[in-house]
Amino acid sequence: MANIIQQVRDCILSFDRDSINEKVQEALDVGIAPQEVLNDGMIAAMDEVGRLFEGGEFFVPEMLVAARTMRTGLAFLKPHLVESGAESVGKVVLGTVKGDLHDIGKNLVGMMLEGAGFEVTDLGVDIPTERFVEAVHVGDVKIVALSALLTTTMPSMKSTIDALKDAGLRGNVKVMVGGAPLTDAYAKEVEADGYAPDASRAVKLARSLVA
Ligand code: B1M
Repeated sequence: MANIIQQVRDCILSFDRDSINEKVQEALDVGIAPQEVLNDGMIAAMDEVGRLFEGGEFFVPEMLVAARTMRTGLAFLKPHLVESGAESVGKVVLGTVKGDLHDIGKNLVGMMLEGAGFEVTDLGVDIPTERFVEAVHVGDVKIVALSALLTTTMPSMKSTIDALKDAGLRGNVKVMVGGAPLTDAYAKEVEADGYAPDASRAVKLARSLVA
């Protein structure tokens, strides 16, 4: 079992987009839970990619192709990961904040929220504050969900929350934040309504915010 998880990890680390789906399927076939394939196989591989980048062994192109391989595997794993048939529980506007191009974690959060019955509008990456404000203006949005992966783009979360305040919309929506460099303390500092460290806890948080 550990061996097949290792093979999923190796596909990402060796940028093997042709084999990743097959390895994910093999892992599922031997009874490994989809969440385990995700956490111990795919996310663990991306953490290793980050370490190799920090150590000067990988550069941006390697991070990019590893990310593409992860996305291929994630799309394949999606139907196994998400719950289905849940009733609509509210609209969420999701995006990676301005200056930040990382989207794998955000996509995962969006996927899990949809699976839990939220109606998700994914604005994408590098989203300026005014796009979030516009999207909330469109109506009936319950949650604005902000993702950031860089310490340098975390302040864009505060700018987005301030822009919602300036537009008189802050009282109408809950704001949740997440991403690897974030902490609960930072979420409080920028006056978000909540922070989640991973996609499954993002679902729990979103549910509690609309309860
Ligand atoms: Co970048 N990058 N990157 N990168 N990259 C990191 C984030 C880094 C930690 C790598 C490292 O040095 N170890 C580092 C940031 C350092 C810092 O700020 N402290 C870094 C850097 C420096 C950079 C560049 C500046 C590199 C350069 O150009 N010199 C550059 C910046 C570009 C930009 O954004 N302006 C850059 C570029 C890139 C690529 C484009 C090549 C690529 C992204 C491709 C893509 O996303 N389409 C990339 C990648 C792949 C990474 C790493 C290796 C992997 C990220 C990832 O996808 N992880 C990353 C190292 C790492 O994180 N270990 C790194 C898997 C994903 C499932 O996890 O996104 O954390 P994550 O999401 C999690 C949680 O964080 C949480 O749930 C998810 C699932 O559990 N979560 C939320 C995320 N959003 C949430 C929102 C929520 C709730 C939970 O509520 C709303």
